[in-house]
Amino acid sequence: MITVLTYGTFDFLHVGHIRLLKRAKALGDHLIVGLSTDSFNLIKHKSAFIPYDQRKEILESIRYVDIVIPEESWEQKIQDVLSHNVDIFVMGDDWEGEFDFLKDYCQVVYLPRTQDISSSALKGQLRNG
Ligand code: C2G
Repeated sequence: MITVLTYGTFDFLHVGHIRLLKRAKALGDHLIVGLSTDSFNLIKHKSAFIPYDQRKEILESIRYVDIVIPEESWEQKIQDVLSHNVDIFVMGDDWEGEFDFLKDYCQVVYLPRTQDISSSALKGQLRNG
């Protein structure tokens, strides 16, 4: 059984997120998503419009997602990889290289981002009507 792990805020879920989750799941059998909590988003200087419990419920309803765990700090990844016996860590390539330290513990894969869509762009479009 190959376990895959990824992290994110997943606010205003869109096809960029879905395509990332779909490709991540395709790399193994079990996909764990570390979902940024509202307080961790503040640390990331990223405010999520949709609160954590609703983002979690949305992610758990996606066929590609098996488990959602809270992402509360930058430092938890190694422990998460070890405690969940993760084989492959996956992130979009906007993070290329940022998590290479995990290569000592699991395979690290950066997948191409889906172009021309982002939660912040969607929020801007909504704001500007
Ligand atoms: N993503 C993508 N294509 C987009 C937008 C996002 O492939 N058009 C990917 C990102 O690369 C990331 C995932 O979808 O792998 C989640 O994106 P965000 O919610 O923006 O995650 P982020 O804020 O980058 O949080 O510790 C890691 C951080 O929690 C990552």
